[in-house]
Amino acid sequence: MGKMRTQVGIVGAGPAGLFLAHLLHLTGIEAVIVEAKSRRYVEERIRAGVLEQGVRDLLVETGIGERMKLEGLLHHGINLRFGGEKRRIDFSDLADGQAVTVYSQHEVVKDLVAARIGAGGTIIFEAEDVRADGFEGQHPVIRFTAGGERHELFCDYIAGCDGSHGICRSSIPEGALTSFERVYPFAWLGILARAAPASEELIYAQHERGFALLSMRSPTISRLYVQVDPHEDLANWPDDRIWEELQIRLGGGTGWQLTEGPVLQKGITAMRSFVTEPMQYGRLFLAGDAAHIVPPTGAKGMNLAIADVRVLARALQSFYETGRTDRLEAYSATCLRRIWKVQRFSWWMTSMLHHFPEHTPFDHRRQLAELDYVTSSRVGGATLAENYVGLPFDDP
Ligand code: RFL
Ligand code: PHB
Repeated sequence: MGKMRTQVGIVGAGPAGLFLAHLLHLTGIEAVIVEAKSRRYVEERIRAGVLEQGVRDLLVETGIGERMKLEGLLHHGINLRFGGEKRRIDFSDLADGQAVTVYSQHEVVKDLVAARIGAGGTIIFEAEDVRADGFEGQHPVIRFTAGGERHELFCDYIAGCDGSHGICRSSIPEGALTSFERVYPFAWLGILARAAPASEELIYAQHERGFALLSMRSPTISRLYVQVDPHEDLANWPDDRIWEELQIRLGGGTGWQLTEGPVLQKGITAMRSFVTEPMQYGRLFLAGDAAHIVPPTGAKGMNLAIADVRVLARALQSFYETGRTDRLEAYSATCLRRIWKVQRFSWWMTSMLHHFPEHTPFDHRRQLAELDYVTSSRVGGATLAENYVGLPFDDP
């Protein structure tokens, strides 16, 4: 049995765990990451693609934004398509010149893994049977098997950054947490295609056949989504059917056509909103998807994970520099103020743009009026733009 010790033990090498380790390293705090999957798996997992302005700035300020600055695509607006028209939300005008950056989550992960390894940090990949306990005492521990041997990692604090199906949240005694959840009656079928994006900026489409989204990863790779039934089987969606549906929902009747190309990857994602409170139990702190999930319509999941660990790193820094625990105690409340605003925005975008089975013609007209409002009123547009580029980090 190998016994190890570190200051902060981190479960999970997604954006939350990796960025936390990076921030801690910059302030001289030692951390070890324990990850269930292989390095290759986490570096190739296709997920989010849109970074808020503040997250972009944070990556640059902390020295890991070089490749993002070169390869990321700066977007100064998005398009909303509804009622046969396409209208633009202009961030330059409505959000004080801020922008979002289209740069894949797995590229952020690659940059963070390279930075960790370059700095001599420890990431234990392919850890099996990971357990965490002892949160109520002074020395919580992460136990796992690696290289055929059982190990114990003793820590001052543990960060549960192990995503929505991780073990950290479920290691907290029942009754200590309260969960809030909304499940949506639809899912997204997403494809990655070798095809030049047919629009320079994202298009979010509201259509009576259901929502569709045009996004991208590079000037030659498109990322596209269509709303489908939550129990839909991928086998019912051959590539031709996906393209046909995308053409109708994103451009139908306008003469404008999507550029089609080979489908490189496809998958179905269920949609839900979920928050657990508080995000702390003794010396365990939950961050990112381990604590909350948003439907992807607002492009917020990865951004929120980064915002959480920024607060956690500052609280841990305050503890190690001064011995004070007030920021650690305020961690959950500080994060939840942002999380609930982002939950509201993601729910609102989802509600405005999707077809719900229970919708009546009244609801449909109301959705169109809302889209007309946000694309014709400065105030309406500004509220969407301000949230989409990201609310300011307003913690002390
Ligand atoms: P992650 O990325 O899920 O990382 C958790 C890590 O923990 C590991 N793990 C364990 N390790 C050890 N022991 C265990 N028992 C473990 N169990 C799990 C996992 O292998 C993994 O490496 O969580 P994190 O770091 O909190 O990051 C959250 C984001 O990944 C997520 O919110 C976003 O991907 C959501 N999301 C989007 N977010 C955005 O900000 N902008 C977007 O445009 C956006 N689009 C999306 C999205 C998510 C999507 N899907 C597939 C869910 C689009 C889609 C389709
Ligand atoms: C993506 O590019 O994967 C993406 C973009 C915007 C969203 C969700 C996903 O709202």
